[in-house]
Amino acid sequence: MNELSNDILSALKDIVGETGWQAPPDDLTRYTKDWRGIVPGVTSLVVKPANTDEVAAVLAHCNAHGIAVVPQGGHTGMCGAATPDAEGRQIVLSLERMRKIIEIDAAGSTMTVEAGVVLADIQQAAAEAGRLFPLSLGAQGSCQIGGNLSTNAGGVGVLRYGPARSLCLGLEVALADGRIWNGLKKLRKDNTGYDLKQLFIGAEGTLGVITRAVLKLFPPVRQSATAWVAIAGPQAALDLLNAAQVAFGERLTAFEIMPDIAIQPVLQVVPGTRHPLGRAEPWMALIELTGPTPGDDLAEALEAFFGEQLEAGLVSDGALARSEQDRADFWAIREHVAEGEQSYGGSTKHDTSVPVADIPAFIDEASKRVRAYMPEARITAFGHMGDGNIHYNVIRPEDLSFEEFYEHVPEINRIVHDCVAEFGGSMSAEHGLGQIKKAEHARYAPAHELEMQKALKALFDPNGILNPGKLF
Ligand code: FAD
Ligand code: 2HG
Ligand code: ZN
Repeated sequence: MNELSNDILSALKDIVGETGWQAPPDDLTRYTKDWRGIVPGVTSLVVKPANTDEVAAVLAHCNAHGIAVVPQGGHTGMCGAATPDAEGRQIVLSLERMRKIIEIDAAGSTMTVEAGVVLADIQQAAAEAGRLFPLSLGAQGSCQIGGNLSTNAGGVGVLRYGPARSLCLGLEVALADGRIWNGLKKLRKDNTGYDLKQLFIGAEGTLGVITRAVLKLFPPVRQSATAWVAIAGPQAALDLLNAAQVAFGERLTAFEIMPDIAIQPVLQVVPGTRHPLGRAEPWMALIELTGPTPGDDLAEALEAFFGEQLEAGLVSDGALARSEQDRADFWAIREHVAEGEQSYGGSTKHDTSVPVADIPAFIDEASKRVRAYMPEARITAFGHMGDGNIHYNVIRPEDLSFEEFYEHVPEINRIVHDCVAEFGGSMSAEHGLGQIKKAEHARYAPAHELEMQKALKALFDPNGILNPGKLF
């Protein structure tokens, strides 16, 4: 990639206008430091286009002059995918000014938005229109829909509604050379050749910049039942999941598991949180049923179900949410687990998925191997049990400094990812690869699969200006 000359910088500033850019000496930390703070970068320019035409013009100019562009949404990603590198020659293209909700089509159950709209604002707009947009994750107050689509985000509603990929009907994308692809359709069926939008979804900003999206809306939740239960461990969680699926079908919306080590720091660092069971339990599950019909008594059904599971020994204790406040309190704990983990001062994250039925064996095997390598390692295996997606994270032992622990991280990653591969799993279920996971991924991906992916990249971005250093 080329140097950012003063001419190029001023041309880019002109495209976005006086209020559309920031540069040093402004404090650019929020654009250059990733959420985890482990791959900080540098940039000489952040452009903030106000519309699709400006995005396209920035890309056309950068493409003509060989300048690298890092598309950025809320910058909450876990793999350093939206962070510029340390060289200072990559510009950041933030979508933060493109936050219009363009249309809510209640009759067709769709919403059309600009890429920079914050996820929580989309959820709220859907609710105000009497609909539901079901994508839900801890970062929803700051992540943007463009980032959610570009990472194919998962979160806590995938069991019922699928990941971001299943929630999108159409996209508008600014291509590397400045052309605009208009795929902004509301169609639920369209078999006219390759489904191009799906290529941009999950591409981590390497194939184009998403500028607008048509999202699917769903009937609102009129009733929910939420429970926080103590379980013996992952095998009990699997048995409970199966029993709940048989009992409740698609009304089972979320099934999350957490060990004690995941929630203790949350209770310490997040004001207002308290343990739903009043005392520590080694393993817990957070389970939610939802339904669009007010008449169903989901709470009663869930209570009866847990009565049976208590007798059967799958559950040893539990609390049912008795109010919206209880429900919000339970979810606040779950949603802050990542933040709590940060307070341990050093961990390595493995966003694993394996076939759902293999989760207990996978957690067992990976833990044996990690402990054989580092007996004092603190293992926190939590997350989206219903999707086979466990965040199998390894926290710094108390007697190692951050730096000492990080020397061991490559070996720990290798141990866990080898185990994932042996179970036929994926080393990135929902977070993507970014810069942090790309080398590990390359170890496991078949050569011809990487070749096909690189061929697509070369087709969409022949000069390699879009988010270089990510994915490959
Ligand atoms: P960014 O981090 O800004 O960018 C992510 C990637 O998308 C980068 O490659 C970037 O270049 C690209 N990108 C951004 N916008 C565009 C665009 N308009 N066009 C093209 N490329 C673009 N993730 C989950 O999947 N499930 C969870 O449960 C979850 N929980 C989280 C909880 C917390 C507390 C935090 C901090 C993060 C969590 N995440 C989770 C990770 C993160 O929130 C998601 O990956 C989210 O989708 C990223 O959105 P963003 O707007 O912050 O994107
Ligand atoms: C979650 O499920 C997020 O809370 C973050 O995906 C996972 O911190 C993590 O490893
Ligand atoms: Zn997750």
